[in-house]
Amino acid sequence: MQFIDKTDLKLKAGNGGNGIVAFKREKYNPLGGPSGGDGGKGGSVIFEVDTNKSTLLDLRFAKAIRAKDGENGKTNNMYGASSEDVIVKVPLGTVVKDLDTDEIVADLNTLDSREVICEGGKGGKGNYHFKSARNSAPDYCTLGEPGQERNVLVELKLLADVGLVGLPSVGKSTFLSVVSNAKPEIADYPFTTLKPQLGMVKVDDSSFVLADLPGLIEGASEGKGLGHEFLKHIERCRLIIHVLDMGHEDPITDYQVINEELKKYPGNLEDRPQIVVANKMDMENAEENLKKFREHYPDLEVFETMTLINEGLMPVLYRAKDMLKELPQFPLYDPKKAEEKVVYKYEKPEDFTIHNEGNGVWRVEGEKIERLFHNTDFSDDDAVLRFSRALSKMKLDEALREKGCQNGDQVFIEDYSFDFVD
Ligand SMILES: Nc1nc2c(ncn2[C@@H]2O[C@H](COP(=O)(O)OP(=O)(O)OP(=O)(O)O)[C@@H](O)[C@H]2O)c(=O)[nH]1
Ligand SMILES: [Mg+2]
Repeated sequence: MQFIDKTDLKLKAGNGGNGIVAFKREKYNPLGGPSGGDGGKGGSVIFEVDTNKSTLLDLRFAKAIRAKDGENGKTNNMYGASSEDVIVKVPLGTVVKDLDTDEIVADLNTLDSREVICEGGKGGKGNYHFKSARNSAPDYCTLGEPGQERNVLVELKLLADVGLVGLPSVGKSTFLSVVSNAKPEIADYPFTTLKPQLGMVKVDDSSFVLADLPGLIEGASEGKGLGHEFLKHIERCRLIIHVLDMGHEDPITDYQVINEELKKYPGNLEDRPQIVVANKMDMENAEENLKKFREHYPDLEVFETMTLINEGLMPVLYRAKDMLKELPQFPLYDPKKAEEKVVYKYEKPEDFTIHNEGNGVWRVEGEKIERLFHNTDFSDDDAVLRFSRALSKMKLDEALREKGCQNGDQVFIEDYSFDFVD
């Protein structure tokens, strides 16, 4: 099985339902008032952490996710129904990036992380909203707003406090399986673990996330074995538990091989604090190997374990807990960097474009402005007023001026034209 930790997706929130134009037509009230109801809100696309998930595999098959549109308004001032949000369950440590703006829209790094990635469009207003003293029978309404759309890159950066690192088959998965609820695959052949697996480890009243990683081998940092792809997952581990198989011929060399790989990988992994665990102390030559190891590294603290029978692990967990207290978190995106600080901000796409057609003639195009245009009854003064207010709210006059439009120039929106008055 392949480990998927990156996938791109098209997301689209639902459009808001349109408001409608309707009038009461009651038998005894022929001049009944406006009664067009509001459109409902479109569904949003929301990402939520689910600790049962450890990969983005589901999303790879999704490719596109969209929420439903809100319902249009109904007669008798009745609202159209809002649509349900689409909740996308993702593993802890998922980062969502907008591919068009390069902006990080969400960093789901806590167990209760939940982020709206695409906001559903607001519903339009029915004509009863526009009833006024001047116009008791408005025959216009507004359309629903479009739901937000994004092309995103969804990336999983494992978010473990502690990572289990070592050669294949030294007992890393066995370690995780006895100290957490995780159920990693364990077997006596190398590269049993193909994808990182996370477990929650409870020590007294605190807990930390422990990652079981695929085995590293010599040359991993140059892409050998499975190690290379996963070394990057260690990047955010604040602490490494370095597991050695004391039944091996030469644990000293094993220890050095792994440290050398950590060193070669960019990101100063060799400086990451380590707890050294001498596992498989039940093996024949283990005692003797440990003795040699200790002689070679007299200042190194070494914990003796037999992960298979859950022996000697508590002291390791306590030491990890104590060390974590002092170790800083590694934020994925440094909040101190101003350019990366703009998170969760949605830039509205341009409302319109302006074309200079020469001889003082300008043309304005844009979905929103054209919709507004179609929605306006130009024989109704109120509606025209609303239209021009909407245009100034969109800062059309400013934009025209900026482009060089001058007093008296003619501005077209579809086949409607007006004179530009600065
Ligand atoms: N004798 C002995 N065997 C152990 C001990 N701990 C684990 N094993 C065995 O070692 C083998 C490998 O264990 P795993 O936990 O799968 O090793 P791993 O480090 O996760 O291996 P990879 O996923 O391939 O990198 C299994 O057969 C385990 O039963 C131990 O304390 N003593
Ligand atoms: Mg394993």
